[in-house]
Amino acid sequence: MDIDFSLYLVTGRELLPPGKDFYETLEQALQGGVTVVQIREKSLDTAEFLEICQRSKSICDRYNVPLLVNDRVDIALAVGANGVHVGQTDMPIAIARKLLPPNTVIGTSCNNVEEVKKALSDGADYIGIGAVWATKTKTLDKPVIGVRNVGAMLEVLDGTSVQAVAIGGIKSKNLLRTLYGSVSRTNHSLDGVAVVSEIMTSDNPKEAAAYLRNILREFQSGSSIQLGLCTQPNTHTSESITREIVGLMVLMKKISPLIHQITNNVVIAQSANTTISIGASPIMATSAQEMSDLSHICDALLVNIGTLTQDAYLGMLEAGVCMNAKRKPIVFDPVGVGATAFRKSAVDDLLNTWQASVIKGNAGELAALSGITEVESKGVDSVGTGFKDPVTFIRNLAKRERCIIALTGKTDYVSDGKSVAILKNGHQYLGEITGSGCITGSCIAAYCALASRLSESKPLKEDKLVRGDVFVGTISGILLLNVAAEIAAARDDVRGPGTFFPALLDELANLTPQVVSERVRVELA
Ligand code: 3NM
Ligand code: MG
Repeated sequence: MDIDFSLYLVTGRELLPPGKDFYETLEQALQGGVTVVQIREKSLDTAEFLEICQRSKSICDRYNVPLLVNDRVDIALAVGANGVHVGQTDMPIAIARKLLPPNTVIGTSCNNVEEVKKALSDGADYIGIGAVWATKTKTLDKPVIGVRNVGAMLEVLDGTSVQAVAIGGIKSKNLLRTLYGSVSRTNHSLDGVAVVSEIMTSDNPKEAAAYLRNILREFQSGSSIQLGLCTQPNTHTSESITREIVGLMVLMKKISPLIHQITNNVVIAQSANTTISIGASPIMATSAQEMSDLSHICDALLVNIGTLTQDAYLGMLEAGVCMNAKRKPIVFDPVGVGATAFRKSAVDDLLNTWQASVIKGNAGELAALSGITEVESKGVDSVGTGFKDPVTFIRNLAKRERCIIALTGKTDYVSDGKSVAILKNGHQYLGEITGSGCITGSCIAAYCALASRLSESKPLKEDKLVRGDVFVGTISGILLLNVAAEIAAARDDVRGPGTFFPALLDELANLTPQVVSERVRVELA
């Protein structure tokens, strides 16, 4: 039988609020839009488990929703369940298959790629991928997978009809991030999510389920673009990009977006000044307690992990979740991620917790992020010439991280997973001052902020001129800084890196669309 796995309720009676009846919760969850139910009982006698399944089956039948039984093939048979879910240590799928009537759906749990391969060869109809997030509902004996590792498991299912749901710690507040991040490089996404506590602990299970269903619909409709990759077909050319940059420059003056920046203490003042010069407004705040308020008023967030502290890390976690909830862009700069184990694990946790819209880094940082050893780093700087094939590298990384990737260096590369823009403006002085990479992040965030403004429900009339997605926003931020650097470096009063930086701020503030369209050097690969 065909099951709609979109919203899969796995029951847990022990989680019910005091006084709340199990069958009432089940029925309300069905009214809220649960599409399939699994009865899961870990410590009941057979007679009681059987009775719960019988009564649950008749309720599910009234809503035309299939019922699956955890583990117990005999009980599934007895109540005429639509299927069973067998864990890695339960009855083997092949034997369950022999015992159950044809068309019975059989699912199993998988924690890694090897288990998915085994589930496929054993003939599972669907798999539960878990635990994707940490959970208190079940004692886990295997590692938490993390959203960014689900895609590799889904890819194993390419070309098969085996369905997949994610399970473990899935809540309304991380659901969109879970769905958006759990997509393979081949574009294989989840068929649904399985939820226990978010529904079972609710006083209003109907509302809890309906809320989750709405987020599932939002994802399916592909309307959450500035969360990361633009889902619309990509029709950029060098000329159209130059036109859009100029259009965005005009908008920047009108809108002056507010850019929240959590950055390192080497470059705070530099970044705030750069943000003002480019026409936006900075706010530099790091306390977790103020992140929710800031997400209401800010148009984009920059997270830069140079000089990372535990407090700033907590602020970053919270800020990103709040900005994802508001569907506003996040630019992430994993400064020196290869340098220490603390930074590496912080970056993993941050990227598993929220969806970045843009990740920018130098060759060493992006190499460390992707786990390859082709590029050498020293401290926070990369050394040597970088990647042999930067175009292919960043296209693949954009697909894997599901966001825009910007690789900065003498030549800058920006990819949305399809196109790669190659940007050739700039000046060597940028490499001779501290923080030029960090202020590039500020410029990218300012221009990506326009993308979120443009896709609000009441678009400005300029919306017709510029689509302003985060791909073009990223290119704009990088190019404008680099063009201003060229002009500043050529000034008579600039004699070295010391006089260069103030001149750079001047020229950023003085840039005109005319000069920019003459100087911009962008190619597409
Ligand atoms: N199976 P909640 S995690 C039943 O990893 C179950 O296979 C898991 O509960 C697995 O939605 C889990 O409350 C519990 O986090 C999920
Ligand atoms: Mg089991």
